[in-house]
Amino acid sequence: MKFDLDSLIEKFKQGNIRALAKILTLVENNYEYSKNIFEKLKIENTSHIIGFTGSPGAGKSSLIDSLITKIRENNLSVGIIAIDPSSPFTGGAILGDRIRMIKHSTDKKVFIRSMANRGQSGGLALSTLKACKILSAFGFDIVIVETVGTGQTEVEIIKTADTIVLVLNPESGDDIQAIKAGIMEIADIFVINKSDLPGANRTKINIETLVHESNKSGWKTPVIMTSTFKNEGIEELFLKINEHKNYLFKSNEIEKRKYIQSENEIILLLENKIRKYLENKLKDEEISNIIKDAVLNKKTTYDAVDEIFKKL
Ligand SMILES: Nc1nc2c(ncn2[C@@H]2O[C@H](COP(=O)(O)OP(=O)(O)OP(=O)(O)O)[C@@H](O)[C@H]2O)c(=O)[nH]1
Ligand SMILES: [Mg+2]
Repeated sequence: MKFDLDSLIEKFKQGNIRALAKILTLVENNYEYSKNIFEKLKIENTSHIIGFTGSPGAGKSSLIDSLITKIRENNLSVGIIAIDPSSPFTGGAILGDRIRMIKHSTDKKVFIRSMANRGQSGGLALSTLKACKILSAFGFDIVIVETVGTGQTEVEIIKTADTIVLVLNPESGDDIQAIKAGIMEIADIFVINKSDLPGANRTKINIETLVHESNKSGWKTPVIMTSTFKNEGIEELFLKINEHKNYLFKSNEIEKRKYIQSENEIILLLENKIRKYLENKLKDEEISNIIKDAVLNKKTTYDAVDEIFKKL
């Protein structure tokens, strides 16, 4: 691929959406370009980064969609990164979802990027982080990351956000499990979406009890009920998100989060570099002999690892 990176970056700085899309692809797929681009762009990290997580089908995309409308009413711009091939933002199979998205598709202050769960150099978490930084550099007031929140990777991804919204549904036992599995501690705002369904009040009380028990200091984690169908609770969600942002700055918590984010990025980049180094190193004869011994059960893989580690 031959092209002029400098002129691409110039276009990006002028607010050209195509240049933005192209740069996102470059940083996602290519380490060298990535390095170059980040050197040339002045990344100030001024966007408010909001992570949306929750079980599949909890209504994250629908909720984000409603929130986009609120964000635009307030004259703010927003970039969205949706991680999940099944997400409506990917222009998936469901016609209804497509129609939902179309209302923002001509708005230049709304940019949606979907990211498949595969094919990134350095893994999904790193790609997401880089995409966040690029959207921030482009100048979006708000950057939203949507991810299905069940596994460890998702928790890692969501750590890239300043404000974390956990989307639950009425009476979903799975969600309570997920909360116990560790998302509880990192959620800043709980949303019980689909409040038009039965059991919403009871779920709210249950979650509030859990929140109360967790006893986080400083920020009082709110539990909000929303229905994207009835367009209820969206304003409250928007307000709470802003309130949390204000809290972050007033309490200096923002500095802690930015530190965690940078640390996380550095670890991911290091992992990436070390892995490449290892892949090369393992081709050395001396080391491949150790691997062969493990294959022949002359030593365990653990012993092989210790031996290789010493040699490195
Ligand atoms: N009853 C009810 N259904 C809703 C509401 N919001 C969304 N849904 C429905 O829930 C389903 C899933 O919505 P999505 O917005 O795609 O959920 P998601 O969490 O983004 O799903 P994944 O990205 O696949 O994990 C869709 O059929 C929506 O129409 C709501 O407020 N009430
Ligand atoms: Mg979705």
